[in-house]
Amino acid sequence: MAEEKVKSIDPATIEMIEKAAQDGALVVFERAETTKACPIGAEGSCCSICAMGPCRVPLPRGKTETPEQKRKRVGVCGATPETITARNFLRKIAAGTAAHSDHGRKVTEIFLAVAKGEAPGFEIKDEQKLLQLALDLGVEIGDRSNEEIAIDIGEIALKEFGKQEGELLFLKRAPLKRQELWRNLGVAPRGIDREVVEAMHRTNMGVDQDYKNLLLQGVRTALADGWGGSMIATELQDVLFGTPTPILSQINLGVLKEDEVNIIIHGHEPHLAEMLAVVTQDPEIIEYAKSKGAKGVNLAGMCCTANEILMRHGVPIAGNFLQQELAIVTGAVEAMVVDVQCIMQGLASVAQCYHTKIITTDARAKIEGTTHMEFEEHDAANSAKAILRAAIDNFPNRSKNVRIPNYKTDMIAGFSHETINYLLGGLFRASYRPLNDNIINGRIRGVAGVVGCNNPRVAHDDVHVSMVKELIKNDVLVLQTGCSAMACAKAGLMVPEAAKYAGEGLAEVCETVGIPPVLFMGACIDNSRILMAATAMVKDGGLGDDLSDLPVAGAAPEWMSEKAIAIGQYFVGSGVFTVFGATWPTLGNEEVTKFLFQDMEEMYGGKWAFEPDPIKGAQLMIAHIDKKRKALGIDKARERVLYDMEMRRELDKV
Ligand code: BF8
Repeated sequence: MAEEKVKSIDPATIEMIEKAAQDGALVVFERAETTKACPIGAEGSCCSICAMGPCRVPLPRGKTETPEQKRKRVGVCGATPETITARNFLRKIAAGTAAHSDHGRKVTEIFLAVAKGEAPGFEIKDEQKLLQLALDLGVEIGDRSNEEIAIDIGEIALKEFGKQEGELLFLKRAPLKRQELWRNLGVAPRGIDREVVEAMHRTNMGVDQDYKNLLLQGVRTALADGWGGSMIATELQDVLFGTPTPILSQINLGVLKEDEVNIIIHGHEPHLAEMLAVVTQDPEIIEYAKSKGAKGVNLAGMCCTANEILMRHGVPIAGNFLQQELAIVTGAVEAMVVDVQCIMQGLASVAQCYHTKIITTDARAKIEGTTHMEFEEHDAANSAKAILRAAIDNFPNRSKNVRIPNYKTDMIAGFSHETINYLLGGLFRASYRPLNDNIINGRIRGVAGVVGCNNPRVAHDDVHVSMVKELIKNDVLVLQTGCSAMACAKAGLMVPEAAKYAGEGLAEVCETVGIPPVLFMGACIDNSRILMAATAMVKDGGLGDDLSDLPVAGAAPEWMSEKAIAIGQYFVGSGVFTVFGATWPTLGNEEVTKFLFQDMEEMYGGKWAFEPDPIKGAQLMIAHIDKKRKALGIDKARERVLYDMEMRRELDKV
């Protein structure tokens, strides 16, 4: 009998998958078994961009192809497999960039409304970051008010989306050598929307039909995400809602409460979540909950919105991407309030088996068969209260079929790039110097960003946790965002005690500074924080003069979203070796894959790799880190000798 595939390493998830089956609720883990992935689409060999197709051009398996056969393996229009695969890849980048950037645009609009006094309830929380941004963007400070400065910043930021010429302003934050490289290769993005539109144009039927040229636009579009839309979102959110600092909280479905109204806020944009976190404390709301028989209101997050309110308010996280439906299966959730991105339509059908209300709140993202209550940021508090009341009204409808898995784990979140600066260098000499020194002396071998989604095609959380444990065991400090961060938090890797899983050198640094070996840096748009941290390492000196010189690597071992491809591409285009697991969307074409996995390194200093085995993936990253250490001449430092007193005395005699 075939061995049953492990669905998850998380016991709360397993418990709720079983309950879903008992309750007759169809969840993603089951759908992944009944709906098999299309093998031709999965490897990027299907073109569906015009009505002459869809055309399928897969590699002939197990047979050697003659040149004549290869000549015929094309779309109806004559598009080669290379063009088709590269087009599909570029479209994923464009979609991912569009998602992050439309989030950035929305945040910018709210930022401007707050500055103009048109969004009561919100305020500028981080003045220092506001002023830093003003300096970066050339906005006059003088004796102007924060609001006046913020209006200028908001207007400049908004223009970045529609700009037609020149370069995105935040590119100037990158090391000079990197900026030059982008200019020389013609991939410095002009405007965020322009690059997305051009990517869609060039992948349209009969336009760009040179795979290398298509992939060049892939880099330009992705850079418009990392150094554009995502970075704008992170920066303005920090000014509005506060730059995260370390905060203790808890994660997993066990954060739900039997005797309170449970509200899960799920999605990506933080403004509604911020306001919900505030008005949940309102005595009027608590009284209202009591009037319906509950002891209070319990707010918990899911996916990247969770990361945002966790880092700024300590609001606990109910789970990551694959747990969204399972939260409803507990039978204890009165409302799941969603905004945009990574929200499964399956929520609507799962909710039919329970009393949970799915409330959509954004005009851009409605779900058939659910309740829509649009969040009005110009009247944010009342809008948030109306949503809370709807959830509270649903509490009396809770049935007896409630089971909250008894699993939750402590975690510390909130390691922004600025916090790492302070923690390592101290408040009065904030710098990355101690990090660089510890990399140079070999205690820390290198730094890895492990990020991205869950994917039900692999064992949930297992690939993230195995990879990250292997990295820290080998003295690699790990920075995390998104659902990957949540996986490792659930596994107990985000508390200082996790230093016990780290190699001797990394453990020593973590114990001295009092940080975990795995740092939680936020939501997926906050991967821009990792770009900034890497840039700060270059600027602090001693580790080369470009991002591609650093002993660093990136990974998204359980990725599923197009957003992950955009992120990976901007890391590669910024000079970082990046490993993806689960599946890889160009495997149907050798030329395109070789270009991404090999040739890009010569151009950008960074390249892609695909490795579904997390240990092997970690080892690829470690080998890359060691290659960079060698090039920097710091490879010998790791073989340091620890001298005891007697040896020291001997040395003194020499
Ligand atoms: O932006 S990691 S599953 S929640 S896409 Fe989605 Fe992937 Fe999670 Fe956040 Ni990011």
